[in-house]
Amino acid sequence: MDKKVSILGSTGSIGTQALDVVRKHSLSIYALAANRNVALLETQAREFHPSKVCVFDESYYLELKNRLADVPIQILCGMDGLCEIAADTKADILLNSVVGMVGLLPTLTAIDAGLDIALANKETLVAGGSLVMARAAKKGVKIYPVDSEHSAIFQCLQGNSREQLHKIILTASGGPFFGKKRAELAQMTAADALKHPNWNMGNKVTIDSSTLMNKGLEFIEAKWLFDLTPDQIEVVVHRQSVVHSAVEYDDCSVIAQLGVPDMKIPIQYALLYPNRMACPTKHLFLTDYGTLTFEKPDLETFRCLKIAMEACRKGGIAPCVMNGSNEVAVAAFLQGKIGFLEIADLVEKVVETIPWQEIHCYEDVIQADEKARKRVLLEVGN
Ligand code: MN3
Repeated sequence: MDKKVSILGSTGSIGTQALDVVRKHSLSIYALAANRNVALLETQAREFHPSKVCVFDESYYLELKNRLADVPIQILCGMDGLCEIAADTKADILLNSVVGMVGLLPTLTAIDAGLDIALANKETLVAGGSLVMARAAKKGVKIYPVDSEHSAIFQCLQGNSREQLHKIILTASGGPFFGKKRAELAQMTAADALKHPNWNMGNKVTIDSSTLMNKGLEFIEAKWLFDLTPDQIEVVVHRQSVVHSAVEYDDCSVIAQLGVPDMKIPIQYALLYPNRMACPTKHLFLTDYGTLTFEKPDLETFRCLKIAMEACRKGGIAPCVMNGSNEVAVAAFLQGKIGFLEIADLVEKVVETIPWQEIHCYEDVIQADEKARKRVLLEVGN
């Protein structure tokens, strides 16, 4: 297949699995960017021969330049480097799989350049959803969801009328602390939370998965991607992670997308859409599972999900403030500075404290995000 892919976040969990897909289908790589893992970035550059590579953490720029001194590759760094790659339409598609708010500007840059995006960066839509979707529509840029749930919904929408969509069913694994109550959660450490059952992900995403904030972010992501009202999104806990999400139409037909829990399936669908070639993963045998279970999420114990749903209803800067405060609170939890339950406490407090306003431009998003982060740092005494 003759398709050129640029990847932001190529050394992370999504990025490395995307490269498996690229390898399998002989796609070509136009550019690669990583946060700071220059050793792996070098290996990837030598295998895939990109025209450009970028290390986000500028203190690794010289090391990367030295490592790749013998090959004709342009070496970039920092946000400028990410945006130079995002704006380069010699690629056919940009996979944005960086973690955090840092992904927003490259997404907007790619849209302005007219480059289609395979989007794995949730924060892009959570913090800046209104801006991103409006600009993408104006520019005619396609955004293909990479998140497994949103890919499932996108797949269930194919060949059906969007006007006849009744609601979506967003499935959630429940995370590693499923079934636990608040008293038990109070004692949980970062090490406990990092033992996630179904998916292999980075630390930030894994903690978000344990608090159900991940599902909260996905709730907001779904609202923007599919132009839904919050009432059209039902979150259902499904421990086996086989039904990746579903769509209900006005005729009460529910169409779901199923598969083994492997991110390569949604990554490949986003990169090769609308093709469905063989994927480097396992086939699904329902009899291997026997029973699939579904239940309501425990919103009293996992308050982050409830906070996110409320932020989605409030709109404006509320989801952005929630996201920024969550990023800082999760970092504090990973450093052992706060307890597990304090993540939700902090996020809720900061969303209530910072005055609500509409989002009119990128600066509104950045300012709301900065205020939220500062406020959390103040609360945790940093
Ligand atoms: Mn997901």
